Amino acid sequence: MERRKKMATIAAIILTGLFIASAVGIASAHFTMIFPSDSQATIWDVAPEDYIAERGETKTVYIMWGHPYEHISFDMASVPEVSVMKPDGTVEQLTAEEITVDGMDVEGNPGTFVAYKASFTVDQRGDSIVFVRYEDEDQKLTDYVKAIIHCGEEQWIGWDAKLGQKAEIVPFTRPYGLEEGFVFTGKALYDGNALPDADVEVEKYHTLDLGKEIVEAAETMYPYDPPMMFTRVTKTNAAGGFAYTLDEPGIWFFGAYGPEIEGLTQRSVFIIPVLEEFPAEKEVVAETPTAAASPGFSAIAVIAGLFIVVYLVKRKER
Ligand SMILES: [Cu+2]
Repeated sequence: MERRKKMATIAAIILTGLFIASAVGIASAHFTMIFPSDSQATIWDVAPEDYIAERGETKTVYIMWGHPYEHISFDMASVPEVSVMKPDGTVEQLTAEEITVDGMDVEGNPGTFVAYKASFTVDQRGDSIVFVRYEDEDQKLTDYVKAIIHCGEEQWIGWDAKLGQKAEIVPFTRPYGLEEGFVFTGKALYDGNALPDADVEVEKYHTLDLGKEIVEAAETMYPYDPPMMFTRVTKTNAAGGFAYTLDEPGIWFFGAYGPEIEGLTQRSVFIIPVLEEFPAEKEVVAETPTAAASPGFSAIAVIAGLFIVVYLVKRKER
C-alpha cells in the first residue's frame, strides 16, 4: 500500500513536470518573420507600408524566429535560404547576413537573438515575392515563408504566383490594400498539390509593449486557455482552401501544417500586412457635417413635403 502511494506520487510529479514543459513549449506558435525595414533599429515597428516599395529602392528584409503575438524571440538555429521572385518571374537568390536583434525571451527577460537580413533592389514594377526556407530542429519544423513587396500604382502583378516551394501558400485574395475586417482566402499546397484537411494557424504580430499587455489581458480573462487567443486555428478544405477574417490592422501570419519529412513538419507560411479601416469611421462623420446626411433631417423634409402636398390638394378642392 505504502509502495503504491509512493509510485502514485512519483507518477504525479513526472506528469506535472511534463505538463509544465509542454505548456512552455506550445505557449503559441513559432513563426519565421520577414519584416522589411529601413534600419535595424525600427524592425519591431513594422507597418503595412514597409511592404511597399518604389522602383529603384533597395529593400532590406529582416528575418526573425519567434512568437509574433507575444513578441517572444528565439535564436535562429540555421541559416535561412532567402530568395526573391520578381514580377516577371525571374528568381534571385539573396545573401542572408547574420545579425543579432534585441528582443524578449520566453521567460519575459530581455535578450539578444540570432537573426538574419538580406537586401535586394526593386527594379521592376509589380509584386516581388520574398521567400524563405528555414529549418528548426528544436521545433521540428521546416518553414517555407512568403512575403509580398508591392511596387507601382495598379501594378498588381505577381502576388498570386506559384513559386514551386515544397510547401506553399498561394493567395486567392490580393494580399495588399486589405483593411481590418477583410477576409483572407488562400490555398495550401504541398509538392504542388492541394493540401487537404490541414491545420492553419493564424497569428497577429504585436510590438513588445502591446504584446505584454495583451498576453496579460488574455491570461486574466481566459485563464483556462490563454493561447487560444494568441493562435487561432482554421483548417483547409478538400481543395486545400482556407479563409480567415483579419479583424485588426497589423502584420498577420498564416501557417499551414503539411506532412513530416525526417522528423520535420513541412509548413507553408504567408505574411499579410493589414491596413486600418478606410475610410476611418471618425473621418466620415467629420467630413459630412451637412444636415442632409442625418436621418433626422430627411424625416423632417418628408413630413414637411407631405404638409405641402396636403395644403396644395386642399387648396385645389376649394
Ligand atoms: Cu512556439
